[in-house]
Amino acid sequence: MINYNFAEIERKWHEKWLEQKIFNANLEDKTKEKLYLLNMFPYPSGTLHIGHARNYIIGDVLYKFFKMNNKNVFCPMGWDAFGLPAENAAINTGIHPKNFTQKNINAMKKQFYDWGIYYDWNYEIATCEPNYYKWTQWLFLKLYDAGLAYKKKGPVNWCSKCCTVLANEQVIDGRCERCEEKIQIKELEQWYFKITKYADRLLDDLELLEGWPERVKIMQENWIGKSYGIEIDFEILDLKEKITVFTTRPDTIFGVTFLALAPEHSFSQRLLQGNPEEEKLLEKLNEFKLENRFLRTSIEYEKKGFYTGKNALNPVTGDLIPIWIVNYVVTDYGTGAIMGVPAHDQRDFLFAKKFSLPIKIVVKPPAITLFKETDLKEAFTGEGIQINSFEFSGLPTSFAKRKIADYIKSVGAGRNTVNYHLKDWLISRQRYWGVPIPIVYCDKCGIQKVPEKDLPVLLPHTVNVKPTGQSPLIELSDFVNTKCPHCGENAKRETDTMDTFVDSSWYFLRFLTPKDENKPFDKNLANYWLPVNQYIGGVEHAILHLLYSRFITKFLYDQDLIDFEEPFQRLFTQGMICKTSYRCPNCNKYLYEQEVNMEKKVCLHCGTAVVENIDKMSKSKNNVVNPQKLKEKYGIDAQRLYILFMGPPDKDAIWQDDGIVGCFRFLTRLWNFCISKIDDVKNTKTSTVEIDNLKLEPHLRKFRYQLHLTIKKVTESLLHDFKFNTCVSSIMELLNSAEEIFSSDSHDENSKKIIKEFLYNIVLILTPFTPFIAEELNGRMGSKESVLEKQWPTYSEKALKIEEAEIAIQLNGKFKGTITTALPIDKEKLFEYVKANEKFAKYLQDKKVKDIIYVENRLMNIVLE
Ligand code: ANZ
Ligand code: ZN
Repeated sequence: MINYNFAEIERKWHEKWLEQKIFNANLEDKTKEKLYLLNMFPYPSGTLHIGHARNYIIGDVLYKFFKMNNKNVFCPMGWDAFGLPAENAAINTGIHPKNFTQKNINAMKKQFYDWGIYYDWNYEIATCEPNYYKWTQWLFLKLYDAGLAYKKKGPVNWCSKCCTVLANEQVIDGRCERCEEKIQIKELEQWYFKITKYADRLLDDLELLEGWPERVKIMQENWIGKSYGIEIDFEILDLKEKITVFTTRPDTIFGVTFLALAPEHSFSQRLLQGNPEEEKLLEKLNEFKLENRFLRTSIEYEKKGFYTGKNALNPVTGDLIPIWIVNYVVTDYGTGAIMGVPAHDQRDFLFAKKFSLPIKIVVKPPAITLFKETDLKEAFTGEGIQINSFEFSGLPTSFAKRKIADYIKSVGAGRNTVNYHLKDWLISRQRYWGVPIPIVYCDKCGIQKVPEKDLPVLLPHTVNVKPTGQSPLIELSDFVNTKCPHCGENAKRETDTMDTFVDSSWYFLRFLTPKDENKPFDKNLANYWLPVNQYIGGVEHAILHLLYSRFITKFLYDQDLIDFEEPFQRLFTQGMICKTSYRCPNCNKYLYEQEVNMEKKVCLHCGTAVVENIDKMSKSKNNVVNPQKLKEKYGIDAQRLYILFMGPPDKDAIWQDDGIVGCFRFLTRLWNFCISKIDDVKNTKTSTVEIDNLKLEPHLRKFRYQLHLTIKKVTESLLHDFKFNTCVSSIMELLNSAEEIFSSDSHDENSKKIIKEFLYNIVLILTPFTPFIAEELNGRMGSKESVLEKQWPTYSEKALKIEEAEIAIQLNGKFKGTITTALPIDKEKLFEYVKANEKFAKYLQDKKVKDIIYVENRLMNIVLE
C-alpha cells in the first residue's frame, strides 16, 4: 500500500501547474463566458496567519470551481502597498518603506503559493509603483476638473500619534482606527473629494445590488444617513436676524424650551457681543470647539453650555426662547443649530436637567392617560399622541408631524430639507508613503494642476520620514520647488499625499492592463470584464472601501469612461477566525500557549490564573496559528479543508487544534480507499448513462443516490450560498458510506462500476477544496489531463429518483425506529405514517407536538411539549 505522502504530492503538483501555466488567464478569449473573481487585495503587512488565509482560500475554491465549469475566470491579485505601517516601520527600524513593502510582498506571495492559492501574477499590481500611482494622480485631476476635488480650511480629525489627519470614516468612537489614540480637532487646509454630490445615487443604487449581504447595504445606508426634516426660523429678539434650526421632529415645536447653537455657528460670537462676561464666555466657546466631534454628540458625553443672554421667538407659539451655546451641537450637520426639546430628546433632557431648564411634554405614549413632567426619568422619544399643542392636541405623531410642518411652512417660518450624515471625503495626509497630490501653488496663478503629460509626480526616494505633523516632503527642496505649469515662474508643489483609500478605489480597473503606460485602463476591456462578478473580502470594508469604490465608479461612468455604474455585482464577506487567548493579569500580557500550564490554566511565569477569551486571531493577542508548522505536519490540503470545514464562511469560527487532525485523517482515509480500489476498477468500462440504465441492487442504488445528491448539493452550494462547510461534510459522509459498503476486497461488476463512478466524481468535487490530493488521484486513475482542466461533474437526475428509503424517526432527539417508505415523501405525509404506525403512535398519544424537523429522506425528529 502506498502512503499518503502529502509533502511529495504537493511539491510535485506545484511544479507541474506552474510549468503547464494552468493558472494563466486569457482576457481576449470570448468563447467562454467571462467571470471576474476578485479578492480584496491585501496590505503587504508581512506574514499572513491562518485567520487571513480564509479569505483567499474561499476565493480560490470559487476560482477552481468556476474554471471547471467552463468559465473564463480572471482572478488577479495585487498589493495595497502605500500606507502608514510601512512608514512607521521605517521610523522604527530604519528600513525604507519601499524595501519593507517589497520584502513583505515576496513573503506573502510565497504564502499564497504555500496554500495552493494561485493567481495570474502576470497581472499583478502594487499601488506604490509609479506606473500605478501615475493613474491615481490622473484620477485626482479628473475629479479636480469636474469640480469634485477641492481644498478647504476646516476642522479636521487629527491623530497626534500617527501625526496625520484622518477621514471621518477612520475615526471609531472618537479614536484613531489604527492606533486608538484619541482624536483631536484641528483647523487645517485640506483636500477633499465631493462624495456628497453622489449621496443620493450611492443610496438609491444599493437597491440594485442584489448579490450583496443585507447588513453591508444597511451599513452603507446608515453611513450616508439621509434624513428628511424641516428647517425652522426663530427670530432673534433685538437683532434683525433669524436662527434656523434643523429638526426631524416639527411635532415637538410646542415643547421647545431653549435654542442651542454649535460653538462654531456664525452667530455664536456675535450673540456674546456686549455681554458683561463676553471674554469668559468666548474662552468657554473655544474650549467646546476643541472637544472631539464624535464624542461630543454622543448621549453619554458630558453636556456643557451657557446662556448667551439673548432670546428668540418661537414662530408657532410666540414664546420667548433663551439662546444657548452648547458642546453637543456640531457645525457640520443640519444648520449647526437646534431647538431644544428636553421632554423628547435625550440629550436635550440631560442638558435641561443639568442647567435647570424647563421641560414641557407635548407627546404622550398612547396607553398612558396622565403623563406628567415630574414622572419623566428620561426623554420620551417614541411616537404617541400630541398634547399641550392647541389645535394639534390629540393627533397621532406621524399626522402631527405633517400638520405642524404644513402650518410652519404656511406662515413662512420653515421649509422641508434633507440632510446627509455623509461628509466629503478628506483625502490629504501629512505623511510620506503615499501618492503625491499633483498640485502646484504659484504666487501669481494660485492653485495649478500638474498637466497630465507631466505625470507621475514621483515620490522622492530619499527622505527623512520622522513624524512631525507635516509631510516629510516639505523638507525636500528639490521636490517642493518647481515651475508653475501656467506662467513658468517659480512655484511650490503640494507636499501632502493621498489617503490610500484613493489607491484602492479604482484598482479593479487597472488589473486588466496593469502595464499600460498610456492610459489608466482599457475602456473596451473594462466594459467587457466589469463589473466584478464576485468580490470577496472582510466586512471591515463594508463602509469605506466599498463606498469609495462605488463613488469613483459612478464618477468614471459620468465621465463617459466606462459604461457600468456599480463596480461589484456580488459581494461575499467572510467571517473571522477566532481562537482562545490567554492573558496573565499579573504579568499584564497575553501569553503564548507554551507559556500556560494548560491543565491548571495558570501562567508559567508567575503561577497566576490566566484569563481565557475567544478573540479574533491576531499577533497582539499571541493567539495566531503558524501555517508553516501545520503544512509540515499535515500538508496544504488538510489545512485548506479544515479552514473550509470550520463553519459557515460568512460567520466567525473558532480554531481548534484537533479540527485539522480530523481533516487530515479524512484525507488519509480517502487516499487509502482510493488507492486500494483504483487497480480493481481500472479496466472497468462504464459511464453515468450506462449505470443509469442498470438494474442495481438496493444498497448500490442507495449509495449511488447519495453520490449524486452530494454532487448536486456541492454544485448548488458553490453556485449560490457558499456553504463550504456543509459541502465538505457531505463529501465526508459519502466516503463513510463508500468505506462501509465496499469494505471487502473483491467486487462484482455492478459494484465496480459504482466504485469507479464514485472515484471519478469525488476527485472532481474535491478539487476546489483539496486540489493536490485530487490532482494526484486523478493522475493515478490514468488521466493525462489536469483535474483543473476537467469538466465539473453533473449529477444524474435518474440516480436521484430512488424509489424508497428507510427513514429514522426520533422523538425529542431519541431514536425510536425507522419507517420504510416510497419516495419522494414530504413532511406532512411522513408524519401521517408515523401517527398511523403503532410503533410510534403510543408515544404521541395526548402529547402536543411542538416542532417537527425533517431531514429529507433520512430523518424525522418530532419535538414534544
Ligand atoms: C428637535 C427634536 C425634538 C429633535 C425631538 C429630535 C427629537 P437625524 O435623524 O440624525 O437627522 N440635530 C440637528 N442638527 C444637529 C447638530 N448640528 N448637532 C447636533 N444635533 C443636531 O437627527 C436630527 C435631529 O438631531 C434633529 O431633530 C435635532 O434634534 C438634532 F424630540 O430637533 B431634533
Ligand atoms: Zn503661475
